[in-house]
Amino acid sequence: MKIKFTRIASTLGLALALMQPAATAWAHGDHGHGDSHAAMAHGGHDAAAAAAAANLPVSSHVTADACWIRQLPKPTPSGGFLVLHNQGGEPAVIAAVASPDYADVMLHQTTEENGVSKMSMIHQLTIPAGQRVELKPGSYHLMLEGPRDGLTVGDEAHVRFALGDGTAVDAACKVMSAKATRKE
Ligand SMILES: [Cu+2]
Repeated sequence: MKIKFTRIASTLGLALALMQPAATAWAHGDHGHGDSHAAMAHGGHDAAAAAAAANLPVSSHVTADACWIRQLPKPTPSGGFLVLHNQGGEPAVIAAVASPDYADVMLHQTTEENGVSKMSMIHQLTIPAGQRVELKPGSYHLMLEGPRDGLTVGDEAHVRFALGDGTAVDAACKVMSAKATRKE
């Protein structure tokens, strides 16, 4: 399994996670021809972060559900949507996101200004204590680039979020067509 972990925030928890020994199965550095250049353009990739992703314990109070991905033909990035729930008593911070099924995953936000819609990269996303945050079209979303060969509509893709407290949240996402507007 190949995975690359995009570090989008430096938090103490993630920094500590990075100090864990590398797990070879998740180590990055070989993600197929063509990707590495594109990946560098985004910056912030870190082989140590990739290795750390495998070692993070699963969060006891943050969960993800209703995940789906609107799969667009390469090289157009695909949008990913889901709901994150924080049942804990403290805010939960999404510090990084990665997938074994995509070369690159980013957290984006779509905003509208004077009728013009634009996307920007989000460096961290906080889920308040006891609340949920929905990633949906026109709002927060995942931007997934470089799907693995053979990933097609109807498949399940996996996404892992790293939290600032050094734990992880996994989401199973249904891969849907370019025409999809919601999970079916
Ligand atoms: Cu986007």
